[in-house]
Amino acid sequence: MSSTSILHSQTRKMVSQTQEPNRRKEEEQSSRKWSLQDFDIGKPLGKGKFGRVYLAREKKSKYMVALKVIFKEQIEKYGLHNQLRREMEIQSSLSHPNVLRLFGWFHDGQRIFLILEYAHRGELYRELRKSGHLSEEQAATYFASLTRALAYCHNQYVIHRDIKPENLLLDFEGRLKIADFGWSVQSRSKRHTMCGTLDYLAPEMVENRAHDYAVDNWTLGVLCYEFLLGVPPFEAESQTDTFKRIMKVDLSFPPTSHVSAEAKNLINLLLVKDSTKRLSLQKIMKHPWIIKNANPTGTCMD
Ligand code: N15
Repeated sequence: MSSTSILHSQTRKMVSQTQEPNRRKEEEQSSRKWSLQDFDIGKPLGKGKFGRVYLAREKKSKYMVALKVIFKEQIEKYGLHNQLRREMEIQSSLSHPNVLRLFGWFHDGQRIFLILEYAHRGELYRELRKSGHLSEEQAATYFASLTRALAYCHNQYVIHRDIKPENLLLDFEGRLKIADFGWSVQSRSKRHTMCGTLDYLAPEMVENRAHDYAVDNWTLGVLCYEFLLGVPPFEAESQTDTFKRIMKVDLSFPPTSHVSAEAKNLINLLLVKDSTKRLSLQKIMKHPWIIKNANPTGTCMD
């Protein structure tokens, strides 16, 4: 396959589409496509196997974005052409305040550029490491945002977003954004070495059984625990031990931790082995812990 066939650049989203019939349609359209000339490039935000992410500013609007650069050679080497295309189509069709936007894309001879939403406050993971754990208000606010984002995704038939703390970003108001780094980019503060971690995976996933949207509900339980205690619930020395702990649902709250009874209750309703018995996203939003603690604006400051 040729590298130029990988994809056609998407036409600009921020410019209004003119309806007027145009004789020079071809030229008109090509003049609306994004190119590297449209951006000032700033500091690197992260790097991974297939490329890097840079802070960038669209020259005309001065709008800040995260520009992700992917090398076509790498995509072709690993046969990821179709997967990338699919993921780009999915991601650009999603529009929710808690899902990081993919505004558009373009390419040149060697590279594909993804124009992504810039999250000013960076990774939630960093905030979590900095303070050890989050307050019940912060945790409930992020958790409610995450639940709403997942409900939206499930409604669009998108399941299994790779939700881990390092895939969660914060905008300037502390609003949570799910950013699916997927297979292509690792964030800066890497959590575990390569291969990925089992920590966030539901029993049916680690066992390689059929799974559906309920895997995300399990992951919500894992994240809720980690937000409040600073470590994921099934953490262990080895992958094998984590695997065993997940399969047994070996869940405990250290006596030294100060977690409210309501939070524990919610976690217990999500970390359920039988995927059909996990609390639904709709019921999560009505849980007393959320009602009492989550900030309805979805923003977090401190
Ligand atoms: C396969 C493809 C179509 C999926 C498209 N989605 C992604 O590529 C997901 N992705 C998002 N990959 C990288 C990013 C990404 C977006 C990484 C970092 C940031 C980002 N937006 N904002 C940041 C960001 N802001 C920061 C602030 C301080 C420190 C680091 C920061 N990184």
